[in-house]
Amino acid sequence: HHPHRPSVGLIGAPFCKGQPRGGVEGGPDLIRGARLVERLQAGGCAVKDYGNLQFEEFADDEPVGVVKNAKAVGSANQSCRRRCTPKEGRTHLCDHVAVSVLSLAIGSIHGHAAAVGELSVVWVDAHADINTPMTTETGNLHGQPMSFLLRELRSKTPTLPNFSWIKPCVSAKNLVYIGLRDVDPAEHFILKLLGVKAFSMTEVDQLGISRVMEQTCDYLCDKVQKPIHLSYDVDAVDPSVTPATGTPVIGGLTYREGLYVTEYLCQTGDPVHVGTAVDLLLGCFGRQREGNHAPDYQLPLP
Ligand code: B3U
Ligand code: MN
Ligand code: MN
Repeated sequence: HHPHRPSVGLIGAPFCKGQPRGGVEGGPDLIRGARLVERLQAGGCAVKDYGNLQFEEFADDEPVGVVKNAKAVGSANQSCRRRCTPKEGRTHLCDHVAVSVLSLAIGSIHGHAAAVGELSVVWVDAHADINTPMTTETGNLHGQPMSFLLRELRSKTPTLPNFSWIKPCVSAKNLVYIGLRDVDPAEHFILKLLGVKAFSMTEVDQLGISRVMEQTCDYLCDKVQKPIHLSYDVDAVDPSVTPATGTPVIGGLTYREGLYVTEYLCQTGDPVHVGTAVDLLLGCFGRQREGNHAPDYQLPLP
């Protein structure tokens, strides 16, 4: 059936302290510079750009064990959650499909759940991002967001400074991974322990991306249909296509597979909530590779 053209809210999160490299914080404006708003509008979406979030700086952000920048990351995610959650007496973002560009996963998923209730999460990434502060080998919080969000890991995560507002709001059975190929031993243990559904690149090779998407939706829509939160790390796509990532891992999704994921989820008609880059965003909101035209388009007459 036809992909729907939802209304879209954009929230820029120019933030990079979840990992050691700079540069990531320029992403939201680069994405706007690629005329995302205009291109979504041309495709029939109503778009509201909420601008960029502003983040507090912390001079005293000392490592907690090996974990780096906890105060900055906790506070940035909290700002992101506030922006994604409805305010009293106001029509909120979720009349829109909210997009947090270069998302802060903890805050955007938390905010999405606060707005709509129980969620399914489709996590497209080379990495599982499910280390706890106790298992992380790098100390980078970008490798840990799922450990704070899963109810099943509540007792395994210590409270970091500026993380006390987080309430785990996702159940392991409502999470699906696609594109994994760089998973730490402790993360692998957690995935097996909790029985998390995962289509690593091996399953993408075996089944093909269309059956992966079919099985993802069958699995998530088991009983009741829940809103889907798509968390799309561009490093899921092969670095030959998306070299602009802090952590390239060879052997990823092709450009076509990467886009297919977004087109497929768009066609399910479920509200999707995503963080990712331009072409993938356009695919999320109805652009089809077969071509597109306005519903009232008329052929010009000679
Ligand atoms: N699992 C490693 C590596 C990593 C995770 N996410 C990214 N890299 N981008 C870690 O740091 O926890
Ligand atoms: Mn990744
Ligand atoms: Mn990631």
